[in-house]
Amino acid sequence: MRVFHSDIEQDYHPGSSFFCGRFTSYPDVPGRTRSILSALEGREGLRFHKPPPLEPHLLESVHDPGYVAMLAEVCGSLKPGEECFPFHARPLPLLLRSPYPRVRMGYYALDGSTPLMRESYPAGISSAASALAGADALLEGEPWAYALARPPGHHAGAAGFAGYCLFNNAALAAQALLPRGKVAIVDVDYHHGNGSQEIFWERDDVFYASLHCRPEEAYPYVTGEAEERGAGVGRGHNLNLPLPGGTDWAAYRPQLEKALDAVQAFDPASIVLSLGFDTLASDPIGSFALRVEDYSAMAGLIAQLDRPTLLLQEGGYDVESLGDCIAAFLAGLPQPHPAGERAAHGSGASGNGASGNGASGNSGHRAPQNEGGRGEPVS
Ligand code: Q9C
Ligand code: ZN
Repeated sequence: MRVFHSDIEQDYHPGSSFFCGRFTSYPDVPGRTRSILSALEGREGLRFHKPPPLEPHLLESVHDPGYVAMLAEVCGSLKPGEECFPFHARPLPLLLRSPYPRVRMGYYALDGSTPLMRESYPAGISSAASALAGADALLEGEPWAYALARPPGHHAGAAGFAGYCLFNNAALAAQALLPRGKVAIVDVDYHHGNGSQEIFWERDDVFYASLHCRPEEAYPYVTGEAEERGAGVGRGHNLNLPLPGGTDWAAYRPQLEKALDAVQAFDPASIVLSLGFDTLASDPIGSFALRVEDYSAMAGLIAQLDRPTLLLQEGGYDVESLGDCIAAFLAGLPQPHPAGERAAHGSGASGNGASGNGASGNSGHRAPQNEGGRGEPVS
């Protein structure tokens, strides 16, 4: 499996987030990426790639040009390390007439949780580049790819930043995958992906399904109700499954199966999985009760869809555990088989996780077509 990640994102470390009338420490820290990378390094069957530079016009496949321009301008005007929070709190169109980018910034801020910094723009761009490179890997026939994207994306709207997100990586990837056919975004981050929902609200070519903590209890508080089903031709192509705080795997699993049944019925050509690990019991922000090993079971269910799937990192803030979470998830996918073994054992490359060739350290044997573990190569 190809893993896409860029070092530049490590330079992005806002110190504070504004929440409920006070500044709190910013949970999207560079250590998140380090925790995940250290778990992935040395794992069999992964190849690490720096994404190619993103062509900025691709951002406009999803985002409003004025929004992208504001981000570039505000970030470019800041000193290294300086944080800039929105000042205006109501998105009045008049704000857009201001010559001051910091005033226009208020028009595009969906909340105050996310400061802009000089480093935000390049980090956001390279995060989006990883998502798009992952989408390209699927277009080239890979059955799986992992985009270790930071900052995350699913709260960013067509014209708005929020919840540590600047560009909507999932939406950009979904858009890039459309030439191959319909796309489903499956969002298992603890938070509702308001941005992804909004972007595809009136679309029937991208299905959005999300499991998240219900809006009565959790950020973003204003979206994520089951009644939100999409509009126009998009009606019925948006599925929210809000769950109460305390949800554990026993309660989560049947809801995930419901979402995956709906995705199956939609019959997408590809899947984008908005993969957040803030559903973990020990997450400092979330209130769900999933355990590390539940991510193996989750992966097994996702794999049953048997579609080319981009694993796209969203949230997850228990830095110590993030590496274990991604390792458990990958272990739950069908494992790659070394070239000889397949013939020897006859039947296909199915099987769920645990077994396989994990620790063998034989660097020479790789099954080129079968690397992601699907039964046949996907064309
Ligand atoms: N004390 C993502 O997971 N603030 N964003 C919550 C909790 C915003 C989370 C404050 C949470 C945004 C991608
Ligand atoms: Zn989240």
